[in-house]
Amino acid sequence: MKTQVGIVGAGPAGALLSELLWQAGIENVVLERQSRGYVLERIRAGVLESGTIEILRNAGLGARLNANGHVHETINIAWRAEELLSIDTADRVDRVMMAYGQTAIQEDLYRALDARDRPPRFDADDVELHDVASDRPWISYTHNGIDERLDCDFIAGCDGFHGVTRHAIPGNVRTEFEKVYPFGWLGIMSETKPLPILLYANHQKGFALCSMRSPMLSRYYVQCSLEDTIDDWSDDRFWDELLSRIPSDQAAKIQTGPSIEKSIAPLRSYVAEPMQHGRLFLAGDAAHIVPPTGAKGLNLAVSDVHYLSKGLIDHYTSAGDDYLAGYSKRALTRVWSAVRFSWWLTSLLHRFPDQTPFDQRTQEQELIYLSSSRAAQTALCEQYVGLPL
Ligand code: RFL
Ligand code: PHB
Repeated sequence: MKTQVGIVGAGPAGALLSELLWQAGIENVVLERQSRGYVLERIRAGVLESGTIEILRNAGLGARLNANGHVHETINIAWRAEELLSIDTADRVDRVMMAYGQTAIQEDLYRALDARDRPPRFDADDVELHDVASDRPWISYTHNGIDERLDCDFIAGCDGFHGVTRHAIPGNVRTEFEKVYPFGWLGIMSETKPLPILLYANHQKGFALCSMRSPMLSRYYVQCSLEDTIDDWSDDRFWDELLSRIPSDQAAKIQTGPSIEKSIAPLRSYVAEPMQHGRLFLAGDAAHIVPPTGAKGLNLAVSDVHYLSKGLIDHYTSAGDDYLAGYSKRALTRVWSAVRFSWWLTSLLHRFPDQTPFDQRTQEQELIYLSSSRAAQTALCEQYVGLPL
């Protein structure tokens, strides 16, 4: 097979890139290792920046988002057990976030690609990239046990953190930056009425977060040890911990019930530079990971794709290659802002196993400062709601 852009991975980055390129008349093929059902079942992100909402709406993907997304006008931080700081983002930066699940975005994208009769090629195994530094890069893979070859003008590596495309950038060209945090997040989904607000908690027993997916679907997280497994966490233990980590008036509003999903995610910051090499371009988690505290991962995948699609469209419309040549530099500027912000918010809200009394006091002082300074709150909102594209 021959195409203009070969895309590896049909997560939000790969599927959105495919749709944006088709809209510009650029042929592409998406190769996805997993089945369609597996990708659609994966429960991940839930909060969209204002810029992400705009990109999705401009791409004609706004109908369900507008109908079902829940607007969050505040960020709420509980600390010292009973204190709740509520920051009005609409007032501070005139923009808002929205609760709309990654699963729903993934469904919207697959529906759009199906309508074009261009769905991703699922169950593609053993993807390998070849000659990425040449003018004729190609991809080998197997499908239903048959070896296949895809010749491309360009390759987009959208295959997430555990993908293969990043490794096609030679070791002497690639630099990696990494920070692993000494705890994880235990997350549950439950078919109960969620709190209407997004609530982050810094508590002596550890971090907690109350979020939502829809009017009858709640998403909650508590900080847990990296040694824990989900078998250590019965639903009863989870609810006890969650309710004890947030202010009692909020805890009283939480409806508990059986979990329908439960998983543990380790927390990590990671960046691979550069995000392009020859005719290979990386986007999303394939190039960078942030801890979920700032709700930035999916939003970064979308902003990378926004930049990359524009570069590729410029190339094919003879507008020149300058924008494409500057992709890595442009994307990395935004990536590092999000990496720094996610690290900062993670440091502010979690209990670290080796936290000294000094660390404890400086963390608390930062929360006192944030509570009392409009400037500090505006800085938080500006980054949380998303820096401009
Ligand atoms: P994905 O979603 O991992 O998709 C990559 C796709 O590539 C496929 N793949 C391959 N395909 C072919 N050949 C190979 N060799 C392949 N290897 C892998 C995979 O099967 C997959 O389908 O990456 P993408 O598209 O870059 O999207 C990134 C986001 O998924 C991720 O950043 C977010 O989910 C992170 N995240 C959050 N981000 C937010 O913006 N807001 C949030 O509120 C938020 N909450 C979260 C999160 C991530 C979490 N976890 C589980 C890590 C909450 C959690 C708990
Ligand atoms: C979520 O709803 O899954 C979520 C919300 C906010 C975060 C991370 C995850 O910071």
